[in-house]
Amino acid sequence: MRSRSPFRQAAAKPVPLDERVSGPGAADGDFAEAVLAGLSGARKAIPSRFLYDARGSELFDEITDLPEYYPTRTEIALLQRYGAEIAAYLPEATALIEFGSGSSRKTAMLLEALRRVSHYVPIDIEASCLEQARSSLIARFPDLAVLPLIADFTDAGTLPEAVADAAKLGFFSGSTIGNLTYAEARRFLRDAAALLGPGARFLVGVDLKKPLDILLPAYNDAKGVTADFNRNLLARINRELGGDFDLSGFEHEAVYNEAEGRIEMHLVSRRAQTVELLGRRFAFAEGERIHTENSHKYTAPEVRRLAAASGWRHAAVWINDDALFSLHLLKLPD
Ligand code: AVI
Repeated sequence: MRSRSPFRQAAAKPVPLDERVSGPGAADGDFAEAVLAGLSGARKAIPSRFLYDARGSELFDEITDLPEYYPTRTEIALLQRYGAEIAAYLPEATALIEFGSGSSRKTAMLLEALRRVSHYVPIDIEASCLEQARSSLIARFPDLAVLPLIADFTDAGTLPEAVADAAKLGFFSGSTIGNLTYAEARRFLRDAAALLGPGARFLVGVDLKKPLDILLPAYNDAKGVTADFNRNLLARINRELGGDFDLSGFEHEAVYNEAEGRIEMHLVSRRAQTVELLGRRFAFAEGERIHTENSHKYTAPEVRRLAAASGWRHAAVWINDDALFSLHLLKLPD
């Protein structure tokens, strides 16, 4: 596993990796409920976290390598270029807490720069990702205590006792914050502040507003990987919920909603059709959409305002030369 699949199904409650119990989680019920509710409304919509089943996570990994999809490589380049400068703002940080850590691919770069960090708490819903990340990081940083937490990053519960007194740095990369609405992002940042505690710092990767000739191809790539990623949601419904979606009957659409400042992904019905799942029938008119994802883009001042509205002070920002992507350092008063 190279990259990360930031949204996964919510676990019933956060569990340290060593204490987890095997067995089915709450995921299936959540998915069924969300799909039935989402297809029943006047405007059909399914939350974007359900895009990331095993196949969806693979496709997202492929997306991060596409020439049109600039966010991942730009954020990595920022971490490489400014790692030492970022570290200079954080001389005391000893615990790194990563939200939606996935494979922790970018974490190693940060750990290279932050030599005093002795404890790493990756928070992710996928146990296998956490295990893999733990072994690869321990091989590279043998003195690092890796304390994974299996949890939805929006509901992490409490941190391990071992980091209670540590100077904490949160890390939320990839502009996953953009997949939250403004209200959700504010709530997330407030909850993260409560989790990390007074004096904490938070490094957040945020995709920037930019010309549409760069933005739109990133979500409408020539190879059609993003289209497959989007349509995979229908395959997942067929597989897990016994649906009979004809995948060729739906077209991938990614558009920029200027008023909301976000890319929206939709699946557009190519014709009038009816779909059955879980004993229910759903009618689609020709051109009717299922809204599957929002990816909000920010300006640097908008991030500052979001931080302030969520109880954080904005300490610094790093932006690449083409102004494609930004890394923001936030802090909480002591
Ligand atoms: C995970 N997230 C930040 C990606 C994004 O750009 O919003 C998900 C994605 N959707 C389509 N392409 C990538």
